[in-house]
Amino acid sequence: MSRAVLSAGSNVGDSRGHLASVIAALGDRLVAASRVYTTPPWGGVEQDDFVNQVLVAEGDLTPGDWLEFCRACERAAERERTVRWGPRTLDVDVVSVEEGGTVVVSDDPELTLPHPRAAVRAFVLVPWLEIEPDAVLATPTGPRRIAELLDELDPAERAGIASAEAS
Ligand code: PH2
Ligand code: MG
Ligand code: MG
Repeated sequence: MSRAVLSAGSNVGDSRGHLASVIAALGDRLVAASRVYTTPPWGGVEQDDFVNQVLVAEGDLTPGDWLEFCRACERAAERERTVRWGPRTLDVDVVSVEEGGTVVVSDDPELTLPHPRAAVRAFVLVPWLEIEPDAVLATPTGPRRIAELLDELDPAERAGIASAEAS
């Protein structure tokens, strides 16, 4: 049994529907889902705003299985890989995996764990904090509470990140 934190994002097509498709695919493996957030594009590519959501899931899956699950969701949404950090129907990233209560650390370029940029992405940290306020992320300098990581980010990184539920 493992526990995975997944980050889903979309800014092309039926973006909310694409996020919902990940929850549907998880089925009873879903443990918690954040609200959906609208977020300005991160990474320097000019494009539409994203919707982002963080999911916690549990299942009898290896880290590689979680990656394959994410890729299957992206394929189902007809994701095209063109511009790095560019527009996409659906991106599902494995942020962190715990097996038997131990955080998996991997430098495999196919699946680096924890996700190497999670600590600097408010569009991951804000929704994750909502569903796991005490969450800890293993970073190269040691385990860090995500609440602290978020506090340390440039306020500009957090600007524009808002729950989309009310709109
Ligand atoms: N995903 C990216 C690049 N930039 N920006 C936001 N706001 N949300 C994303 O999910 C996102 C991004 C590539 O994975
Ligand atoms: Mg991504
Ligand atoms: Mg990805």
